[in-house]
Amino acid sequence: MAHKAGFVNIIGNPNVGKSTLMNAFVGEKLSIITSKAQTTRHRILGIVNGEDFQMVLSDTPGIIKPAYEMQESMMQFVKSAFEDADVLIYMVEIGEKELKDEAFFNRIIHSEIPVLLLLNKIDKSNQQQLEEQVDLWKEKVPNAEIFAISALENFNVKEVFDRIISLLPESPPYYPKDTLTDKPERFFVNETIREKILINYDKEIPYAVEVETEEFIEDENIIRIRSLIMVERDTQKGIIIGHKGAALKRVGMQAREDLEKFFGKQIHIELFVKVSKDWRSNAFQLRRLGYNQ
Ligand code: GDP
Ligand code: K
Ligand code: MG
Repeated sequence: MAHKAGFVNIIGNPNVGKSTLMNAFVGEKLSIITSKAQTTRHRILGIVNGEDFQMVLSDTPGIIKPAYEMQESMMQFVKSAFEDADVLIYMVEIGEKELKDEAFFNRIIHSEIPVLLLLNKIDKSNQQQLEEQVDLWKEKVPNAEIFAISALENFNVKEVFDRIISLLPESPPYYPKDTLTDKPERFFVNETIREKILINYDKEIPYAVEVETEEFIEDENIIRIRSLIMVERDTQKGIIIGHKGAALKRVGMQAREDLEKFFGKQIHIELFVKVSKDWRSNAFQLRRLGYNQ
């Protein structure tokens, strides 16, 4: 059989379950998953390799209206989802009716690329609600094939996976077949630390924070990591560090645990907190951190 390869872009509102699905496909914890919106700021590629296929998945940030410069740059990632895809996955969750961005929605319903509409979280619905929702989405997106799934409970995920494979064009692989992702290791370190910050602090804090890993030195048995947590104000710095450094220490310990699992090596991690005023609207900073690529 000829080799198939292609790009699959997962799009949809925040928190519908895009990252959960991608992780179920990839079988590795590549993108972070939390119950808070905007966890995924970057476009993340995950690559699933089979003997005769290569599926390159991207998980885009949720669709949001740009409110400040960083969000505008995030929307560029979403828009580019239309430009290089072989299959579009449009994910909605049970009970969802409106798409937040009308222009974006119009592009989906007029897409020449095959669209799979995944109605996710059906573990939270009953039969009647499910039937109503399927009818509703059939009408809204007539060009889509609809699958009712639970990404979390792995229900119908295999069916979607097989359908995607059947839609991929014949092509040699785009990346070496042992590649899991095209993002550097530092990216995962940053995202893991940011996930722990999301879990450990009240919600104003995580959105004022950016993480940059300055050092990632891999030896045979240990990886030494040094990361910078940037905040906007001194008060935030104090909160991140906590009484006698306890809060920051907890973030470091939790991040280390995940990173040891991910890299399969012992991890030594040092975290520093730095005040960098208005990092969110500073174009130079944004470029350096990779938002304006
Ligand atoms: P994203 O923002 O679209 O990437 O959404 P995430 O994958 O981060 O998921 C957001 C939240 O929804 C997390 O708490 C997930 O555990 C939860 N979730 C994802 N898929 C399902 C599902 O099939 N059923 C249920 N009940 N929860 C789900
Ligand atoms: K999320
Ligand atoms: Mg996500």
